[in-house]
Amino acid sequence: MSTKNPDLTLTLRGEQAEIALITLNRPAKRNALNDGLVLALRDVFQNLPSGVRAAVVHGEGEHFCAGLDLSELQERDAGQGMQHSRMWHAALECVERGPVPVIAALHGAVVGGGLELASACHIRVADDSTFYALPEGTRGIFVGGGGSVRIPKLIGVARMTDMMLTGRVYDAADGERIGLAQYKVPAGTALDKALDLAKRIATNAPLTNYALMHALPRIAEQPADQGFFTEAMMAAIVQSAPEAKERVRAFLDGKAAKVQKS
Ligand code: 1HE
Repeated sequence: MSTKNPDLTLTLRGEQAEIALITLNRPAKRNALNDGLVLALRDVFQNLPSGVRAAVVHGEGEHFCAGLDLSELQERDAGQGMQHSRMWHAALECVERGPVPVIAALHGAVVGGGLELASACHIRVADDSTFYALPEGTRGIFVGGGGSVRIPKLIGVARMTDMMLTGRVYDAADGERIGLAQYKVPAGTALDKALDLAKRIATNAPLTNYALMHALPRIAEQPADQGFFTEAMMAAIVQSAPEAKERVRAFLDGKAAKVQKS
C-alpha cells in the first residue's frame, strides 16, 4: 500500500493485519528525509488503519536513514529554521506519542535525523551492519528533530556531546552497549526480529500498551511524589478494564502462559 508519497510505503502484516510496516523507500538517496517524507511520516502515523496494534519502521536499501536531506538545506532565516525544526518535532511526536508502540528495524547508516527518527520509536532493533553518528557537528548545524531531548535519554548528555563534537561513530555492538538499541541481531535479520516483537506486542492489552507509551515517559520526568500518584492512577485505570480481569482470571485458571526463563 503506498501513501500519498511514493517515498513512504505502508503495508499491513500479521494474521489480522495488526502490524503496520512503514518503509522509508528512497534508497537512491539513502532514505534521506526531505520535507515531503517528514510530512508523510506524520500523516501515516496520524492515520494508521484501525486494527493496527503495533508498527515497524525500516529503510529500503543498504541503510536505514542518512538523516536530513542536505540538498534541501537552503538559506533559512531564524524564523524559518525554527519552523522547519518544529515541523520535524510535530512529525516525530506522532511517532512517539501515537496510538501504537513503534519498533525501528535498523541497518547500515542511522545518522543525524535518522537517529532522531529511531530515537522517537519505542524499541530499536539493530543488525550487525548498523552504525550510528550525529554528523550535524561537522556539517556546521545542530540537531533539529528532537535529538537533543530524546538521544540523551538513551545514552546520556556526555556521549551525545562527544558524538557531535568529534564525529564519533558507534558500531552495532557499541550501540547496543551504550543503549542506542535494545536488541542486536545478525546482519539482515533486524526486520524479521522487529516484526516478531511487534506481533508479540500486539497481543498485549491495548490499554497496557497505551499506558507504557504515554504514562511511563511522563512519569520518568515527574518528581517522585507526582510519579507515584500518576502510576497509581494509571494502574487503577488499566486494571479496571474488562480485558485485564479476563487475562488475570485466565492465569489463575491455568489457561495463560507462565513466565519462562529465556
Ligand atoms: C544524500 C544524503 C543526505 C546521502 N542528504 N543526499 N546526514 C549526513 O551528513 C549523512 C550524509 N550521508 C552519508 O554520509 C552517506 O551518504 C552514507 C554513509 C549515509 C551512505 O554512504 P553511501 O556510500 O552508501 O552513499 P553515497 O554515495 O554517499 O550517497 C548516495 C546518494 O545519496 C548520493 O547522491 P547522488 O545523487 O550522488 O547519487 C548522496 O548525495 C545522497 N545522499 N545522504 C542528501 N543526508 C532535523 S535536523 C537533522 C540534521 C541531520 O540529519 S544532519 C546529517 C545529515
